[in-house]
Amino acid sequence: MTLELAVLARDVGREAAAHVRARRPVGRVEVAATKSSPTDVVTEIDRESEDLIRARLLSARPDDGFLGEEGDSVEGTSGVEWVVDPIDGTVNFVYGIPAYAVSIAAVTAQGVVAAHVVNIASGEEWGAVASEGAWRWHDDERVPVVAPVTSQVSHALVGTGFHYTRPIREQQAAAAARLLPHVRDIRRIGSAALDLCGLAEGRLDAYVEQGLKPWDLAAGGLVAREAGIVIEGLGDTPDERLVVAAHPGIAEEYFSLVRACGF
Ligand code: LIP
Repeated sequence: MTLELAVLARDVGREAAAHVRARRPVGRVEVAATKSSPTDVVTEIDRESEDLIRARLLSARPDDGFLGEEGDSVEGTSGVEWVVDPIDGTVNFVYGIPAYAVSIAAVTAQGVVAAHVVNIASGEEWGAVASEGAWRWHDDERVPVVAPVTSQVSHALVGTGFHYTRPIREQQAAAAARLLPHVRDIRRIGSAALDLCGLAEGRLDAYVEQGLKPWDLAAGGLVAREAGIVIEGLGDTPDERLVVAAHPGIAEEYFSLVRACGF
């Protein structure tokens, strides 16, 4: 059943990505509203994408629940809840930086069980099913994805992101400054879903971020985990307080370094 959920997530994710792609004007996208701060923005196209995704998923599975970044949650009775970011990397979308994604995850009492992430700008697609691996979709073929080995923290390319509110940003900037001399380099791509799929692909070796919402983390987190990446929080569970992720070859040393740097 879980592969069926991943395929449904793909079908709906591709349709939403095509809608966003078709609706995006040349140049900057107009901001419709702000959320946690004046720089935490949402566009009408975010809202349209989420409305489309909610309608398609609940039409196919009317008893499921739905939790989306931009709209009202829907309580379900099936035991499956869809956790959705209709455009993850909204600031990139507004500015036209080609790193923003539709992120769709199916979650049950056992956790995230199926996932789909599509880079709206490039068309790249990742999927995963719990305990059944992660893959890139190439047309309708699933090509397995396994994270390449990283053996030295000092050679790790680290993805990160920053919160929208100034006090947390000041603390994060200081922690990132302490981390930087100990790793290869840092990349701030602007989409957690693409950061986490990047870990699976070997485009990053490690990751750290504070302030992620469930919809930022759910789908990309399953893709990364199923590709062999270790993902934790301050404890075993990644959450809004902290998400740290790395290849098993450096995870223990990297996680200790992240905590020592003050994230
Ligand atoms: C984004 C995250 C990213 C984070 C950004 C923003 P959004 O999600 O994917 O990792 O650094 O600040 O929260 O808001 O674009 O859906």
